Amino acid sequence: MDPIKRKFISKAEPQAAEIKKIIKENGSFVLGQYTVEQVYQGMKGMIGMVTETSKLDAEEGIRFRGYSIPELLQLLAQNKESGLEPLPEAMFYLLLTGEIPTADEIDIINTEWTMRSTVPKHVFDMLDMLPAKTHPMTQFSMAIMALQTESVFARRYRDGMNKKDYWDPMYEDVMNLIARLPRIAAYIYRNTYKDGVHIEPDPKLDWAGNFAHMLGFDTNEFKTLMRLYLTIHVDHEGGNVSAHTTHLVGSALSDAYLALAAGMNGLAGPLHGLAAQEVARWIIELRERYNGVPTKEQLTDYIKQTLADGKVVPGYGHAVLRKTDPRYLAQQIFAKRYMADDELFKIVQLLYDVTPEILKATGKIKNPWPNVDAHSGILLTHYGLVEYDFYTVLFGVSRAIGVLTSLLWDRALGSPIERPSSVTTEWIKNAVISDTPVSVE
Ligand code: HAX
Repeated sequence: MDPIKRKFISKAEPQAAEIKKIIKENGSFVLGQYTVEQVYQGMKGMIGMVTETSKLDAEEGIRFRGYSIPELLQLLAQNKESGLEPLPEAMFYLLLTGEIPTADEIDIINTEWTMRSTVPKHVFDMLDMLPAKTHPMTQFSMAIMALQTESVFARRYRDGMNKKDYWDPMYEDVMNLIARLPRIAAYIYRNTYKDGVHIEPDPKLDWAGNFAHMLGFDTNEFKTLMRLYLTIHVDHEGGNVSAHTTHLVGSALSDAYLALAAGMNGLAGPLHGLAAQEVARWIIELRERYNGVPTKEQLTDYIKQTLADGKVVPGYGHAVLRKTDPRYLAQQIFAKRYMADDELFKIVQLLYDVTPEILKATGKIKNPWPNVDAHSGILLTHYGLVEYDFYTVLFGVSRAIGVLTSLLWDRALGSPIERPSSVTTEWIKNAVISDTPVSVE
């Protein structure tokens, strides 16, 4: 058994026992009440599941295993090459075990992922057959589905497996999938935008550095950006669409490939991960309209026009956060360090000055502050990665780390099939009129 796997199960077994005890002794403890509004409006704020890997605070932002992003930018910065940015391998270890890894542990993960990274030919053949206009996120999801032929969990389940062992093949699927995603994503990028001229992986590089290399961006600065980008997008507790979908589909004991593809289809929605491409498109159009960096007055007009057209201002607002997203701020620090004079960065900064007040003035938008997607696109554009439709695939490669480690925890903790109740409006009217809760079958 590889040492990372051994470490994981040494953490998961006592946690599973503790949860059993909590349910036995405190299972009927009431955690909260919820309202009709919450039932109709996306279950916001309703506690409905446990996610061990991260917790989102409305005011403070995300904490991964208790650590904030500024803390982790220091603690996980172990890369020998840049020394500045964290490594996704380190974040994976933290989410999986709850501990900050040593340099040796990071090396073990990197070696494991390199060894597991070969993508079977039929996945590339399938991608080659798709029409060129197929959106990169659709290709990404289809490629993950095509890769499902390799699921160790599905094979072991078919052969007959004890429930107690579910975590073991799930670990294999999770490691294999994460190892292969950069190669798949780079293949999609090069097929769609670079005439199918592919770049072979470099096994000497770390996971994110190798991904940058296979995409065709070999500078140290871009590799540094990829390490940061792929670390901060990993996880945002369990209720967001991509995480929740992966968890829900996995609860039916669908394997990691089926569950992740479902999660990625959710990430591909414009209110979620697709916002990254929408922001870039919106800002470029803004720059074209005003021939460069606009004035604050021009920006105000542009934002107000977007709202008047019945569209959302992409990259602003959040279902949980009520402050500027710390993932936005981490990218801002990077931009100030590496590309302070970039025209698009100046526009992003101006938007930060102007947008919140306009959104606040609508009186209905609960969070007027920027989210992670408000920044990411212009960092990529700066280095020449200008194919906006690809941006959400980058997000997906990172998000896979968070949702798959959570899925692995689900199997190790013996999480059951998820099955909340739904009601009709007729039922709600009756409950509200009679003012007594009606039992739901
Ligand atoms: N621009 C315009 N209107 C907005 C808005 C924005 N940026 N954010 C919220 N609103 C509107 C909502 O559409 C809603 O309008 P209606 O009452 O007319 O339906 C109203 O304000 C209240 O919404 P809310 O409660 O503040 O926000 P929600 O929890 O419903 O939605 C969203 C959260 C992130 C989906 C929303 O803020 C939004 O659409 N933002 C723009 C798209 C975006 O940036 N998405 C990425 C979010 C981060 C993420 O998941 N990344 O992957």
